[in-house]
Order: sequence, then C-alpha cells, then structure tokens
Amino acid sequence: MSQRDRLRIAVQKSGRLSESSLELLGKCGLSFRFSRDKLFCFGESLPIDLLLVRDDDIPGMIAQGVCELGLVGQNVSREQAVDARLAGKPTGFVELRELDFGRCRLSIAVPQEFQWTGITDLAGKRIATSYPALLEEYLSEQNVQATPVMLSGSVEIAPRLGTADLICDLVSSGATLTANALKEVTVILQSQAVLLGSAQTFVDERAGLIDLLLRRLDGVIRLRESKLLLLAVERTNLAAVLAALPDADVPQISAIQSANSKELLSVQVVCHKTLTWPHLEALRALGASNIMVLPVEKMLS
Ligand code: PRT
Ligand code: ZN
Repeated sequence: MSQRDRLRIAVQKSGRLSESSLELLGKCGLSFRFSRDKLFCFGESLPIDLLLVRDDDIPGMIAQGVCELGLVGQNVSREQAVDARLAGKPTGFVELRELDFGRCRLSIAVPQEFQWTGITDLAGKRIATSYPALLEEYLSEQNVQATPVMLSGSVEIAPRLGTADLICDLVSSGATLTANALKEVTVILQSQAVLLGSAQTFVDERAGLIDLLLRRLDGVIRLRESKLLLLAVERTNLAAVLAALPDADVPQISAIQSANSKELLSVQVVCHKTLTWPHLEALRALGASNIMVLPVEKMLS
C-alpha cells in the first residue's frame, strides 16, 4: 500500500453534481488552488487535494487507489457495485455518507399509449438503459425475463427509433419523459449524491484526514436545517415547551429577572428540524414568549 500524507477527493468536473459538491467541501473548510487545466487542484487549507473528473470514473479511481474519497450519485456507485458483484469481483469502494443533493430516481418508462398493468408487462421487452447492471438485478429480483439494450446516452428516444420497446433511465422533474411521449411506471432506485470511500483502511496520515473531514461533514449536514431557538418561559410551563421542540439538543436554561413573582427562565436550544411558523405558534400557546430563531453557522460538540 502506498504511503501518502495528502488526501485526494474526486468530484465531477462539469455536470449536475459539480457546483453542490464544491460548495459542500467549501463548507467543510476546504479550499483549493484551481489550476488552469482544472484536473488537479492543490488543497490550500488542509492537505486534501481535488481531482476533477467524469462522474463515472470516480468509483473506479477509489477502487484503484488513485484517490481516497469521491462524490458521486448513488445511481453510478450502485451500478458499478452491482456490476462488480455480477462479475464476481470485489467492489473496492463503500458509501460513507448520503449528501442530500443530486436527487433523482432510476425508473422504467413506457410509451404513453402502452397499457401498463404491472411488472409482468416487461416480459420479453427490449429495455434501453445506461444502467444495465441495476436493471438486470431488478429484473431477476422480479423474476421477469427481458432484454436490456445498453445505450450510453439519449436513452429516451430509443422507443421512437424502434431500438427498444421501453426505457430505464434517470428521472428528476419528469419533463424529459413527457417531451418524448413516455410515462414513468415504476421506480427501481431512489438516488442522491453520496460520499464514497475506499474499502481499504489507511494507516498513514490519510486516516486522520478522513476522520476530520467526516466529522466536519456530519456537522455541516446536521446543521443544514438547524436553528438556534431563544425563548422565555415560566418554570411551570418549561416541560411542555421542551417536549414540543423538534429534534432539539440539550437546552441551556438560566433564570431571568421577572416583573411578577413567577419564576421566569431563559431557554437557549439548537433544533435540528425546520422551525415553521406553526411550531412557533404552538410554543407560544404553551407559554413561551420572546421567541427568536437564529441561524447556526458552525457547531462543534
Ligand atoms: O460528464 P459526466 O459523465 O461527468 O456527466 P454525466 O453527463 O454522466 O452526468 P450529469 O451531469 O448529467 O449528472 C450527474 C449526476 O446527477 C447523475 O449521475 C445523477 O446522480 C444526478 N442527477 C440528478 C441527474 C438528474 N438529476 C437528471 N435529471 N442525472 C441526469 N439527469 C438527466 C436524465 O438522464 C434525463 O436525461 O436529466 C433527464 C431527466 O430530467 P427531468 O428533469 O426532465 O426528469
Ligand atoms: Zn457520467
């Protein structure tokens, strides 16, 4: 195993995942010196460098040890994992974290006039796809015999060209299907971007860098919806107010001067779920006052 004291992360060079991937790494405190050819970017804030590549190459690069981490859609990582499994080969990469962006689904779609009754309708059909391994695994799970037709792009026009009867492709808004007179009939995979890591463990500097990045990533992901909630409440209503908080950390509570004889408390607490107006109104009805919701930028526990 090679000894390295710098880490390499691969992200999509140009495409749907590029911007969100770089933004997420930026929130984790990583900054890079972008080079002119933009293939290799030197990490400035930490010994973590960036490789800008095609998304399909990322799992293989991790498996081969070219880089240690990568950001890619589950549609790509699962396809390559199933492909390796079907070929009886080791996978070489593992999904470390779901990243909650790049959401889409891999679905079967049929021409609009197709009278869909259920999965058995797939029997004997030619199905155009760029995801032959996931499709084959799905067909065998469903016990249906059909013929995958591998296409690397423009899958949606295959039924019109007569090269396939139906398709298995990524769908997001559904507009592409509609524009091609197709309708979605079943979802075979729900996908989002994931952080991939190597199936091997490292014993050099890289192990510590991976731990550090995962800790920061967990903080960033957890804080996405998080808010700091400040409020005042009389001691008698405290338990009811705390019980109504959505996914809250342990609160910090202190006594404040009150105009009347009632014991008034100040509560400061981080909530990890979206605090909506109805939430705030419910807290008020339970006796909370001076309710304030503030953004949380960074958190280290
Ligand atoms: O050049 P490179 O190989 O790196 O890029 P690419 O062309 O393979 O990938 P790219 O940039 O198109 O997508 C990268 C990743 O984004 C995919 O692997 C998915 O994980 C994710 N993603 C999210 C999508 C979509 N949404 C999506 N809608 N990838 C593709 N699409 C395509 C889909 O194939 C279909 O043609 O968009 C069309 C459908 O979109 P709607 O909105 O019309 O339904
Ligand atoms: Zn690709």
